[in-house]
Amino acid sequence: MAKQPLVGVLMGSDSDWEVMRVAVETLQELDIPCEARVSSAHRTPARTHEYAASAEARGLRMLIVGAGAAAHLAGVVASQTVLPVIGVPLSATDLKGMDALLATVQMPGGIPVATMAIGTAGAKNAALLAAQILALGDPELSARLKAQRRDMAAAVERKDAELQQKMAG
Ligand code: RP5
Repeated sequence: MAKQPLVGVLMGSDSDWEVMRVAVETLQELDIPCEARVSSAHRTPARTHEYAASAEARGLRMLIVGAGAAAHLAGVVASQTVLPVIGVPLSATDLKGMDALLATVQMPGGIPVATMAIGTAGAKNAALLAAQILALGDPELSARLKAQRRDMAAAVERKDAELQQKMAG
């Protein structure tokens, strides 16, 4: 039986999946059960409200929300729940994500959205931030995050050693 999802990954369009799948993959690598859904703040407002308003009762602990253009999705979701909402601005127009960044980050006081970088790095960091928050109550997850950091540092040292060999050769 599939495990109860702890993180909901929501995106405004299926065209966002190519970037938002990085958030899902990062959660899966850390063994954090998640679900991924498409719902739009503007095209399906009632469905979006329903998803956000029911998230806590369905057992979700955190929401990661990606959208491009006039990206109101993360803010609308945050307005309907007290679960932490992490926003990922996406590049979907000629403004290359600056529109989504400003729409996502400039929330009025009272309804927070933790806003990540535009695009793939933002999707990855959204998953890692969600993991770090969940790890506050999960020592095994905390250990997995620490191991991942050690691996990342080792990879940088390996790349530096390879570069030194090329420079010497
Ligand atoms: C936003 O509009 C979506 O999040 C997407 O990034 C953008 C374009 O959507 P599509 O026209 O590709 O469906 O609401």
